[in-house]
Amino acid sequence: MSYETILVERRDAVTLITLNRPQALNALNTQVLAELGKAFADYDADPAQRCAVLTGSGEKAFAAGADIKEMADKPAADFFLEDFFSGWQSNVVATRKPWIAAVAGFALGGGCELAMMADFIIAADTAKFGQPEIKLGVAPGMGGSQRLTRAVGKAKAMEMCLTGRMMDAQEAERSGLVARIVPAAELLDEALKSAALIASMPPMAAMVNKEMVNMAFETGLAQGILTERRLFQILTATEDKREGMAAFVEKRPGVWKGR
Ligand code: CO8
Repeated sequence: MSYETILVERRDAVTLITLNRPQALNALNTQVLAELGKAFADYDADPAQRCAVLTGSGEKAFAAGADIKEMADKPAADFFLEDFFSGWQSNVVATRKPWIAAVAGFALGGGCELAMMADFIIAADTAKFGQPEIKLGVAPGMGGSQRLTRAVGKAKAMEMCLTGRMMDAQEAERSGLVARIVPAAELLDEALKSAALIASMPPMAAMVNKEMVNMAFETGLAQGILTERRLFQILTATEDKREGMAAFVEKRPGVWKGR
């Protein structure tokens, strides 16, 4: 399938997806969502692809939010009847394999929310995160009030949502929103390097590790620990577990079957 609002490249076992509306600072409209949904579904379904990176085109923005021009004149009933924004859950968050957001420049509103849907964020030193929706008379609608609060805590999340203040890359790293900061010129290489490392791991174990960490946001401690133990026990039945442990004992790299 050819895309108009994103670019998709396969680099060995890593899928690189680039938001490609630089003239609108990569604002997220319905077409971007549909195309991202297809790209993430293809990535998930392709056994040769083992990690993905999502980034923005241009240096200025990862994404400056949901497309304000698309929403400006839309009747309220349509937002409700279309369950507007619900597609982000089914098209993007539902991805079972790991993916990284590589963020340079603005990640605002829906752009910040999209970055927070990733398994982790690597930020350029130019990154700026914010939930400025209040200035438009609305509020986050793609998970921002929940994911930002879980990532940085109530005080900072509340301040950012109520004032629209942006957080720079340093503060985002200090606050736990991003995994690490790299110089802007090295962002893509660093994100692709991390992705290649993840892609070299046993793929079922990568999916299970992702599911386990995400479980920490969905459930209480006792249930989370029980689920972790059960998922661990399931992994012990895989061929890759047998191979991984044999390779360790034989002091050689593992060769993964992905099952
Ligand atoms: N939507 C549409 N177009 C955008 C957006 C956007 N979110 N952001 C930027 N653009 C466009 C501009 O309109 C401009 O286009 P044009 O040249 O045709 O006028 C182009 O991108 C470049 O932008 P600027 O000229 O504004 O660039 P600046 O460098 O002056 O400013 C900023 C950069 C500060 C990032 C500025 O563009 C800005 O403030 N953007 C909007 C940020 C924002 O408010 N984001 C949140 C959007 S709302 C959202 O994400 C979730 C809403 C939930 C609603 C729930 C409803 C149910």
